[in-house]
Amino acid sequence: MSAATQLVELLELERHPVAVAFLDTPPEDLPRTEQMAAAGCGYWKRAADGEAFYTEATDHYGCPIGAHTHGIDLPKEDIDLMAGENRQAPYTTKNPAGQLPALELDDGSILTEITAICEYLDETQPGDRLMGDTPEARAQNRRWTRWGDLKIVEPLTTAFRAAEGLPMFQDRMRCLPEAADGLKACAQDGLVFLDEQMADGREFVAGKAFGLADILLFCFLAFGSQVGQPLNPDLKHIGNWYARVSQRPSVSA
Ligand SMILES: N[C@@H](CCC(=O)N[C@@H](CS)C(=O)NCC(=O)O)C(=O)O
Repeated sequence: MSAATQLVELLELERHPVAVAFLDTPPEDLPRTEQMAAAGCGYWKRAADGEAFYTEATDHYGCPIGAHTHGIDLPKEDIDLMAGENRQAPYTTKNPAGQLPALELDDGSILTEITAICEYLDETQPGDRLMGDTPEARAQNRRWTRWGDLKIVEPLTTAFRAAEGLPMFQDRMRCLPEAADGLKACAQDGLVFLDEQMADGREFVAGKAFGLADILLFCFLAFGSQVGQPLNPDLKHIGNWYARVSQRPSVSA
């Protein structure tokens, strides 16, 4: 009889006990977990289901709570955007475009641009796919993400740097105060365009599934509403979508 079965009988346990050891070197007689779990508690469940394996610290990077529990410092570096640290060396040696975010990979190479980073993480991390499971779904996602970026996010953020954000940005980069109103109007035109497309009853920007287009647009519309570019309440489809996305656990967390 195994020690686990003995414990179940002796203590009248309803669930299988799980044993954990913290070792300085990998155990020779156990395999390493094959894939990183999105949440560290997934490893406990697998152990309770009878699997025996070991994990390394990096297998917990996908789970902020797990990383915290295990005392792992997630390799994150804060850059002071308000002080313009992102537009000076040494950050510009990582991202010459001087914007956040940037993701440094294990081999030292750098990824920048929100959409490129998100696609990379989507392909390399466990969990639901944000880009879709087929080439067609991914192409649709890219199409709507690009429309959101070009028609709404870019004019909205460029208008911010040209107006409310001018005092902060004018010494860091070329700003276009003379174009501020026009850029804000372009972002509004983009939103009207999107609202018309969403009149077909779709739940999310690219269709039935929540994805990158929703994340990008939601974050920047939330930003816009804080800096003088609030969402026009007449845009009912976008308004309803915005309220739906606000309810998602990842947003309210
Ligand atoms: N096209 C860029 C835009 C990124 C962007 O707007 N980053 C903002 C923060 S969310 C930023 O770095 N602002 C400060 C600056 O431009 O100096 C991307 O997709 O990564």
